[in-house]
Amino acid sequence: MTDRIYQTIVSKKTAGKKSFAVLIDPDKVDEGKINQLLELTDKAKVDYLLVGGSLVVSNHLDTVVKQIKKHSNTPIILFPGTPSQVSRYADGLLYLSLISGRNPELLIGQHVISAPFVKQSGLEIISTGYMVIDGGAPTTVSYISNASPIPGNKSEIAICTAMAGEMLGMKLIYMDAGSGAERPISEAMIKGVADAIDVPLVVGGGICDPEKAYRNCKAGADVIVVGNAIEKDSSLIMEISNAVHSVPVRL
Ligand code: 1GP
Repeated sequence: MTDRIYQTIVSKKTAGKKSFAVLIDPDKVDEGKINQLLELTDKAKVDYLLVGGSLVVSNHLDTVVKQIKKHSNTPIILFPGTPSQVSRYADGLLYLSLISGRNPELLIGQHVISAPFVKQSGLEIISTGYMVIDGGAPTTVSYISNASPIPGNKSEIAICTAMAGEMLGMKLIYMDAGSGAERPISEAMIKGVADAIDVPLVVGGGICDPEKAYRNCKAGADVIVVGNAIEKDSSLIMEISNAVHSVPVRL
């Protein structure tokens, strides 16, 4: 198994550079939409394409991933809500353990069941401490996970959870307010977590404008993920990418 994607994420972090990932929900795209999105993501120099969602009801993940692969060189990283969301045509997979929750199935149970299949896929597996933060209203991830999110004003819980995830060996921490969250994660919480860990920090959920993406990066996020807002207005791809990539390098 290579660790090419992870090394890229780490080397960008080491160089003080911020990255932008666009989340593509396979349920919400068709061939035309994918081509249109890829034209924009390539032009905007988006760093990664995340593919997946908490609840994917369609059955065309392979088709979507193959089509992206055919038209773009941007690394494709699966962001699976369930173990069935694995496509060997992608480049990597965020191997998510829901460390903010207390649902054993999402901490380790589903991993045990899917481990042989995931390993056989040949994908680059990136172990990720996944933390759901309350975004003001129930989101698909908070409902499906059957686990309470971390309250948005309890930075100390988020900090201790991220520290524990890192010490357990997770290579990334992903803080997510959930897709379409009413309230994205506060900069204070992002800063607290970023200061407490050394592994790269991914932040997503409810980010709708370039200013918020910029502030999250300044607070310490290494990778910004946006899905929902881009589905509504694809011109945001260029604006958010420019904002993320314009954050001054801080080593
Ligand atoms: C959700 O972090 C991602 O898991 C992205 O959220 O769709 O709200 O941008 P949005």
